[in-house]
Amino acid sequence: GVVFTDLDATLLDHHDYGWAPAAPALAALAARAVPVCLVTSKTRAEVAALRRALDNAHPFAVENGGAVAVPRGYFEGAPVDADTPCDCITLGAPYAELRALAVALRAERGYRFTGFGDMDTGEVVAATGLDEAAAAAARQREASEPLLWRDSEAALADFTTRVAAAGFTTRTGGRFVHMLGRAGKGDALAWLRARFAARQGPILAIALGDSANDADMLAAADIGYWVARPDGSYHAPAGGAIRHAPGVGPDGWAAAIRALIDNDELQER
Ligand code: 2M8
Ligand code: MG
Ligand code: MG
Repeated sequence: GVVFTDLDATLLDHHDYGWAPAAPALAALAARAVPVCLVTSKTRAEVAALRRALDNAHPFAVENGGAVAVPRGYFEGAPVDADTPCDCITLGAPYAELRALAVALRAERGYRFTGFGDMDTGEVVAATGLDEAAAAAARQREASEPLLWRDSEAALADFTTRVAAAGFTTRTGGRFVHMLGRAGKGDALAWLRARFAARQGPILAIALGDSANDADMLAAADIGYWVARPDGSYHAPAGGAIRHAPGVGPDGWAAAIRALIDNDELQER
């Protein structure tokens, strides 16, 4: 199997961004040589730091599927570590185009939102609870613009329609509405799945997430898990190949991986 996982409020705690409850499960996957691919709203700069901290040397996707990255030589069997330079492939749209559209629509329609492009590092710290270094890395957007939406749901629906008409899309994460190109986390999973399959044959894709922006990734996987959100609720019902992990964020993540291992669902592929 290959694990594709969201970070914020899934592998990482929603409030303090820690993953201590999931550490034993991560170690169990590493011991079984099961790759863990991070598929996140975060930027390349944020993920670089996290991969080092997690000692993760696997391919990953950033900015909600806006880009995928593969450590050089990974699929050719070269030895890699978390610092191996990555080849980065854009699946979505460049930041400058997204930001220009956000600004133009706001001027034209009067929507009330604050984008990352409107915030300095201190304001990103205040909006996210990230520390300064992480917030600075989060500001290095390449393929998505997160917006703190301060307007009505009706205004958001209107905005979403106009963004789609311009050839882009929106996804809702834990705190922000993200503008991005026409590629989501599900597309990133499919892209990475094809690369793994070319190397080793069909894989069992397991995906874990907590929010609306994870829905297409869970749908694209063979087994999907919703972890519980901070208030204990789930984004969507279980059903078909999609399950509920018993626990919030990294606790649910660990329980899901434990169950997969205990039920022998993670063998081979
Ligand atoms: C943003 O993403 C999360 C993901 O769910 C959100 O919408 O709440 C991104 O801007 C990311 O770069 C940042 O690290 C994160 C911090 O909470 O927020
Ligand atoms: Mg999340
Ligand atoms: Mg995320």
